Amino acid sequence: MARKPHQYRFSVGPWNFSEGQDPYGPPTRPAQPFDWKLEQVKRMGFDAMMFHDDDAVPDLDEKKDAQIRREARELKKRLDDAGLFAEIVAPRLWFSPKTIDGAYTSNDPKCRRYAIERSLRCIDIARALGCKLIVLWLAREGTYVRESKDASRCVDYLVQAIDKMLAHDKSIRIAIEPKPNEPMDVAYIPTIGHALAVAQLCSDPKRVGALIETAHCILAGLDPADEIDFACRFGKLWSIHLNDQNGLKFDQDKPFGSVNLRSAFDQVRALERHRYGSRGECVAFDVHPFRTTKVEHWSKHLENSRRTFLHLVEKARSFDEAAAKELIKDRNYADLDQMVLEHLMGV
Ligand code: XLS
Ligand code: MG
Repeated sequence: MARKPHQYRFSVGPWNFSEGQDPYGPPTRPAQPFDWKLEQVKRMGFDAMMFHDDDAVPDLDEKKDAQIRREARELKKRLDDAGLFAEIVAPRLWFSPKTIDGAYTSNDPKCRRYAIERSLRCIDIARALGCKLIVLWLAREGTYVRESKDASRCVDYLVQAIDKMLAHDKSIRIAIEPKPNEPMDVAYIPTIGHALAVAQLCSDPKRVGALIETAHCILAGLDPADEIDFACRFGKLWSIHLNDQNGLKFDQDKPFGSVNLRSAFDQVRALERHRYGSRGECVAFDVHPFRTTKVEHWSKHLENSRRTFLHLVEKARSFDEAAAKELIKDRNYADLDQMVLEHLMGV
């Protein structure tokens, strides 16, 4: 019997309304206050917002715990009023002078301690926002110089940090977002396999899972759809950042499907196969406007990514699975290949 198709919920981060600066030039759009971003998210009809800890409470290293909690509660109220919720909160562990040599894996014990304390405050913020999912993008956990760190000891540091977070709040779950490089030359958790292996070493492996970002898989030379299937097979895909990436270069965060529509279709098909979203997971688009984007087109990359996604959900649901099965039985992959292309072209 065919299963009832489920609805998707969509989420977006304030950083997805970026201003266009790159290492070679200044912003091309004027910075907007948080309320403007909230208004855009509401207007677009998204369901949730993602936060870094300091998106929620700016300059939190300078603030006392009580003030942090108060500001987070005020934000929760604004989200409630807008009919939105916080999908994830992620500690920003790559900005402070204390994370120059890494956060959890810094060679300096004082800096490692800072990273853990900051992560526990991030959990307190998440709690005030009514959010149970903490995302770890391990931006600076890796090396520029291979001999500068012991990669095996760094696994222990990561596990110790995650264990402290799990103990701090028994109700949170942690989703690790792998990325193979940038800002580091070589990162310690480059793929979903690495993330899930680390989860197994933690004190409560059931509460440690993953967030997949399309571009990060491509940068690791992997197929994002296979990564989705792999994580889902373990019941570990708890959030997703769909976007696109044109080959092995700087992290581009292009609109979903903008480079490789077929790969985007395969990603959606994998999500559909596992009924991703039916257990409350959100679809987020970790996309950025092109630098050339005018102010009046500032949200287009998000709306367009959602449009492409929803069209591809239709394409996945209308794909002739029975015909595909016959072709697979006959090992006629040539026609299977063409069938996918013509389905996407609508011919
Ligand atoms: C950067 C990451 C970041 C995370 C949240 O590449 O994708 O945006 O999603 O920390
Ligand atoms: Mg991301």
